[in-house]
Amino acid sequence: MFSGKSTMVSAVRKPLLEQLAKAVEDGRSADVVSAIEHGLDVGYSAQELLYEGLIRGMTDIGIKFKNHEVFIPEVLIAARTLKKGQETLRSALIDEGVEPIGKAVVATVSGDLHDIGKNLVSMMLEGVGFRVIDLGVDVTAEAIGEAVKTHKPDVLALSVLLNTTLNQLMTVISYLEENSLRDHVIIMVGGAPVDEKFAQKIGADAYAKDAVSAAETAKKMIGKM
Ligand code: B1M
Repeated sequence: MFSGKSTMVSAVRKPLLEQLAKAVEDGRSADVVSAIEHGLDVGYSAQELLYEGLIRGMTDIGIKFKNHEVFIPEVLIAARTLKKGQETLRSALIDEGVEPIGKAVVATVSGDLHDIGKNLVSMMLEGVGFRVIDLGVDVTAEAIGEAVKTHKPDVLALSVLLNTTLNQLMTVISYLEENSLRDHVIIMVGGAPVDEKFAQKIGADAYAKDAVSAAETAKKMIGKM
């Protein structure tokens, strides 16, 4: 689909980026890989392939998800496709010195094994340009504190699915406060039993209803939107 060497002609620039974005949205990994390879071949920068191709495709599917035009499986497939594209672009991105827009540590709190929503949040954060350190599920306040100390993330994204583990959000925030780790990180919380009011009550900086809003909110909170 994207094969064939050509000289860079401005008329083909936009269509290739559009095709790349659409291939992410549709979850067509092979087309994403060939569009990137062809794009690099004919002189696109890794940065424009990333932001105007891959991330745009992920943003577009995020908008459709919000409008209930697509559902979680489509978002997951697009996110996997985006990952494949990022892998293909990795060495070109390193060569160009393209920096992520920020760093995010993501975790499901202690006692909670649910990770489907949390994984979506991780993928969407990556999709808008964050470097994500995903600590997994059942993560203690101490382990989260250690990760905040080590990675110094801009955003800490905490997911919770059980009523019985809801209070772990408070435990984490208290732990970070007690260990002087709270001040320089934006804490975002979410998951089925959480709402805006609860997030405010426990002193979180932000609440997001779903993974798409989580990525948008994180971007906004670090001043990149
Ligand atoms: Co669990 N489970 N489960 N479960 N489970 C629920 C959550 C439950 C509502 C089912 C029910 O009773 N109707 C109920 C919780 C009740 C409550 O406390 N309110 C429940 C229970 C009780 C349990 C066990 C206790 C059951 C038992 O063993 N007796 C047990 C607990 C284990 C543990 O965690 N310690 C348990 C176990 C499991 C499985 C392991 C079998 C499995 C998890 C598999 C996995 O995650 N790898 C599981 C599942 C699959 C579910 C349901 C069916 C689906 C959850 C899911 O993945 N949804 C769930 C019922 C339901 O929701 N219909 C249920 C899809 C996912 C995309 O949505 O995670 O909500 P969700 O994420 C959303 C938003 O919440 C948001 O974005 C996502 C959408 O974009 N979001 C964030 C999530 N995190 C966010 C963070 C953010 C922002 C947004 O910012 C940081």
